[in-house]
Amino acid sequence: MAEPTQHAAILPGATIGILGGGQLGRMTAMAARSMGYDVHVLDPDPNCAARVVASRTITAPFSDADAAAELARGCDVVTLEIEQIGRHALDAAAAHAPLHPSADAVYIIQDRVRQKRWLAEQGFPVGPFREADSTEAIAGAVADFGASIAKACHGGYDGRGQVRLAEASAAESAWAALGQRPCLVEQRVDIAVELSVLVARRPSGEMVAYPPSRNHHTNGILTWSVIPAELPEAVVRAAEQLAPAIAERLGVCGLLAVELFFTTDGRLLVNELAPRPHNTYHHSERACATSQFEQLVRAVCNLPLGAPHVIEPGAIVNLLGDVWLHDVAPDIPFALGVAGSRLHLYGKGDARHGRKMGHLSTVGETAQEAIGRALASYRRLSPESAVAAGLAGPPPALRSADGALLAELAAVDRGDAAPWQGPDDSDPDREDVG
Ligand code: AIR
Repeated sequence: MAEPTQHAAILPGATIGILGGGQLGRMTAMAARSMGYDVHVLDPDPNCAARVVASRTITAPFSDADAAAELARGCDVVTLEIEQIGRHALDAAAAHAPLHPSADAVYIIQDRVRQKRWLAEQGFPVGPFREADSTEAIAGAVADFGASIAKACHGGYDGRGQVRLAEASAAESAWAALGQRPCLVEQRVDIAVELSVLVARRPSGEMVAYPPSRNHHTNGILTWSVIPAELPEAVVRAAEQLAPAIAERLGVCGLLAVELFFTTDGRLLVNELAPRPHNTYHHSERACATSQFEQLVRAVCNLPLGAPHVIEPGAIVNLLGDVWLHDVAPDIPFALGVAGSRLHLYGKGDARHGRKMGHLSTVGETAQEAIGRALASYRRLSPESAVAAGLAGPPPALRSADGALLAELAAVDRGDAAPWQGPDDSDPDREDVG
């Protein structure tokens, strides 16, 4: 991949184009606006979340090269907030304005098999995987791997386009569930902790890595994240070396989120890459010296990168559409009574199961306090959702994951830690409320 060249800084007053206008584009646009930039977005949905922040919204599919060129013609630089942009559209945008990250880097990432192959070829640590394009190929992989997960190569995020398989006999229904699309079959590894590292890199080559975030998923969708991750120093150091090495090799300018597994046998494996802001760093808006959204603006405009360190431990809990679909409406005033809590809603009109509608964020004196408050605020907002997501109990203990604690962490991340059995008449959130 080409080495970055020196570019002039793109200064406030200029216009930033964003391919994609969902919540990530909206929060990036807000940061850009705060710094004095104008923002244009392109999204297939005329009511996309970023439309209220952008001065121009082009409504077109992500495969529309003419529309991408039209966006770029009106902008000084173009970035993206979703990787599923057609190759021709990426090239068309890049023909009219600098595109960060580059079409080549996004092309590698946007196909799950291509991405995994690239990582393996470059010598980065990944779990066992295989490409499959038939029932037989899936069955063969599962026969070799044991418990596996099949993910459609293209499209699909937030748990969509993924099927878990316990045995080869499930291959036929998995192939049907994936719409008979080519897929990546991965062996399910024994995960102690899921973590991510966000890297920012700008055209000058300057690069910074955020401290790792510790993440918890339910049904393939992020439920909560906390920073700092409270992991052993050796794991933190390894993750903070691995992620920038990948960003450098890919030549990414902008942001690269590296999702990692720390396995129960002590290995650090790369799960997935995302060349854009990432849900697992929404806490950076409050917890870090520079939010991921401001950092993206700085990176693509070739401004000096901001410091990524944690200034105050922080956590987030995602609010999916489910919160609005129960009989009892979410209790926003009660939730915001928890000390250090804030509500972030993305302005999506249509609450659907599994759709990310917003998040709650909290800060605290320690990561443990921050996640405790975030979960307390969530339970207050929607007790039914908290029960459904397995978040009704006490927060997980975020102690160092060395030695004996690995098993405990694994249980928490699988969601089968001992359920909380508190008395019905007490308020488990009392200590968190200030
Ligand atoms: N997104 C992109 N990749 C993964 C995720 N979650 C964000 C982007 C995108 C939005 O999700 O911000 O635009 C789409 O959300 P929805 O709810 O409209 O599908």
